[in-house]
Amino acid sequence: MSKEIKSVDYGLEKIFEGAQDFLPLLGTDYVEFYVGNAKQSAHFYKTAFGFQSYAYKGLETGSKDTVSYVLKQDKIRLVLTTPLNSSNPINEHIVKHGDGVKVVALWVDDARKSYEETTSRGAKSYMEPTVETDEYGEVVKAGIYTYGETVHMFVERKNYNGVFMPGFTKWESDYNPEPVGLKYIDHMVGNVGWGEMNTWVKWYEDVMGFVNFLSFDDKQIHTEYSALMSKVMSNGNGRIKFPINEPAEGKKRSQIEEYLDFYEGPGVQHIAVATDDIINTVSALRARGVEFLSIPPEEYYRAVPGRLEEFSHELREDIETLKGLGIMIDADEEGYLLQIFTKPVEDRPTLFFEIIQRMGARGFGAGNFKALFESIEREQAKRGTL
Ligand code: TYF
Ligand code: FE
Repeated sequence: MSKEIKSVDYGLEKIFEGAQDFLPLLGTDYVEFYVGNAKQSAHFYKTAFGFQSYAYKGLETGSKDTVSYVLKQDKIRLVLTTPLNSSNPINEHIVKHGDGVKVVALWVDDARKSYEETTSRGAKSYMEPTVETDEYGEVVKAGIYTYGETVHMFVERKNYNGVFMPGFTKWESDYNPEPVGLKYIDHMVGNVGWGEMNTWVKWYEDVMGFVNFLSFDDKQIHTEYSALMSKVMSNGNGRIKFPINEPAEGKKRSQIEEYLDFYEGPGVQHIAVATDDIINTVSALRARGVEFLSIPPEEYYRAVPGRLEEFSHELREDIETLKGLGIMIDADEEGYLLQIFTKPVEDRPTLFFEIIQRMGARGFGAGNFKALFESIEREQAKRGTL
């Protein structure tokens, strides 16, 4: 008999002991990328990842310095921003890091209080509370820096009923590829420098009231060649999860070190997006040209039934189908999870995506780390960066 599998749909109740209540977070509001050519990036995220046209600002709406496209798929909102002239400081971000994540915006009930509570605990200010208004109401935003040049923006939208935010207009497009079933952001991972992981763990504890609910050290996360360490930080209701990675010493170059070299500093390494039908989602993504890491070897799939058996879970999906698509399977006491990783989505080997379906498990796929990191190392070897 297989055990009952609980769905992982977090309410707003506090589920992590030790998390502090001074910064209630309702969810991820949006993720903003600074890119060299937002028009083409928007086309890529629509065509390849199934995002929908949602909102726009640019010359036509009176925005003279920057253009932003907002894309949506279920609860996920991506903002792609590009500068319109060389004097805009966004250029410096792009010159240094290439295309990448600038803002991880958090949906809050009170942006002013969120800013006060975090800056008074030591957060470095990025933007003081700012009210933006239009005929649909007001949005209050305030921002703080986290690792590297990355920012957490607090977004309060309880008095707003327009599209996205003041300054944006609804973006109606004649080109609307179907969604691929991406639902919400499950977690977003940050890579930080050598020896800095615990500094950022403490920052998320002290400044944001988060708890460290899972840790992986280099003894668990290593292959024959390389190693890393990772600690998962969560807010009290479990909706916001930020694993923090740092490189560790190995025989060859850690993938985290490769990221730090190419991003030229700490930043967002991967965005994990949830689906409730990973087979259909990954089939659609592959058909649309999304590139995934190489499929794990035969031995990997041979070991899967034993791992599920160990925790008495019955796999609902056909293992041959999962294998054909390169989807990995991990299990723990609470259930199992299915996951797969894309190759980096820009030319620098920096940001990539993870597609994840949780069937009760709240972990991060520790049982897959070895196979995953060996796939990443095969890519590093091709790049000459291992
Ligand atoms: O988020 C996680 O922890 C997993 C595994 O460089 C992972 O997705 C960890 C480190 C890494 C790539 C993936
Ligand atoms: Fe992940």
